[in-house]
Amino acid sequence: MNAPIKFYQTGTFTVGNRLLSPEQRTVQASPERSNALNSGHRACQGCGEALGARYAVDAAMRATDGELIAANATGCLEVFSTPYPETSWQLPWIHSLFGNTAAVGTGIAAAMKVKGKLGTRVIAQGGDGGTTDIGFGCLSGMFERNDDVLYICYDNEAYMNTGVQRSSATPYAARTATTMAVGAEPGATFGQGKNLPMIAMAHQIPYVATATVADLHDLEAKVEKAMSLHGARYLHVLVPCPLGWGSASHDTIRLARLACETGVFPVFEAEHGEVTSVSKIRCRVPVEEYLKPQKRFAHLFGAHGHPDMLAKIQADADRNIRRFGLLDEVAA
Ligand SMILES: Cc1ncc(C[n+]2csc(CCOP(=O)(O)OP(=O)(O)O)c2C)c(N)n1
Ligand code: SF4
Repeated sequence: MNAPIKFYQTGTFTVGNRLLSPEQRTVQASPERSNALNSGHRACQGCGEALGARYAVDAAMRATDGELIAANATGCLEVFSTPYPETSWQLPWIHSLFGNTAAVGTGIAAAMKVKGKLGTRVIAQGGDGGTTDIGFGCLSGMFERNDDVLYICYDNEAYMNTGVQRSSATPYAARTATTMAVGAEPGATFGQGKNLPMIAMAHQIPYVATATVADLHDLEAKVEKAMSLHGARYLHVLVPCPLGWGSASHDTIRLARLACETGVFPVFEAEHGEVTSVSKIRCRVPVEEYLKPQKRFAHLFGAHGHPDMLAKIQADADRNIRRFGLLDEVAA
């Protein structure tokens, strides 16, 4: 079947981007762009978290005319951007504790209200450990009170900053420092990980969305939409981590795209607990294509591999595809 050619990665200075009309380019291609996270930080080469955060916070800056304050949980994003006394951030930014960034965001929003600074908006952000584990109680409270904060989770699926320990967002079968690739069922076998976007939806908050660094226009649009709303909002961004995933630094975008195209990571929006849009899979691929370039899944392949575990991962991806209607009828 003939398919129209698409430029998947249009946010860079590549030829593909220059061939696009200006309105189709991302903010990074514009000389007038805002630049929330400056050069000189210490993220690893190919860090999906640095890329995702830069685009997300830049978009929030533009949406608020620069009237933005960020609270940041402990984790890679905080550590690589702010080794005291330096910082790469170009906005008012506060390092909270590891587990209380949602509460700190709430406090800042309350302070702005008391001071009558209604135009000043707040984001709180952290990694998956800070969000799904230690910060979960504060985040659920922020949702329940409908506090006027956009919370952004950069999900690299483990505690990367402290040496790749398992978090409750670590996927089934993944090897981490605390889920070793040994035994009859190697890697993380606690379950399938905690699905924070769906938990956020269960709080019926005004806006929940997922995104990846494979589609930066989509990420920017979701941040802009979130900033156009008030109350508690949650954005969950999949950000591949070359160090923790054992992947090539040039594969960050490709892996994020494969996470979507396999159904492993559904990309959608929801308002008040109901799904309002999904990003359809353009070219469905089996989960092996996503897993094989990552050393954290290497034990699933080869002569001593684990086809049964692969089958479970495929079944989970298929369930996502069904649950969110990720395939057009004709492509299914
Ligand atoms: C109360 C507390 N426990 C443990 C730590 C140590 N610590 C700092 S960052 C971190 C892991 C962060 O993981 P995650 O939130 O997933 O972010 P990432 O580094 O992967 O971006 C840990 C365990 C801490 N700072 N505070
Ligand atoms: S360890 Fe992972 S998340 Fe942390 S800076 Fe390196 S690539 Fe980014």
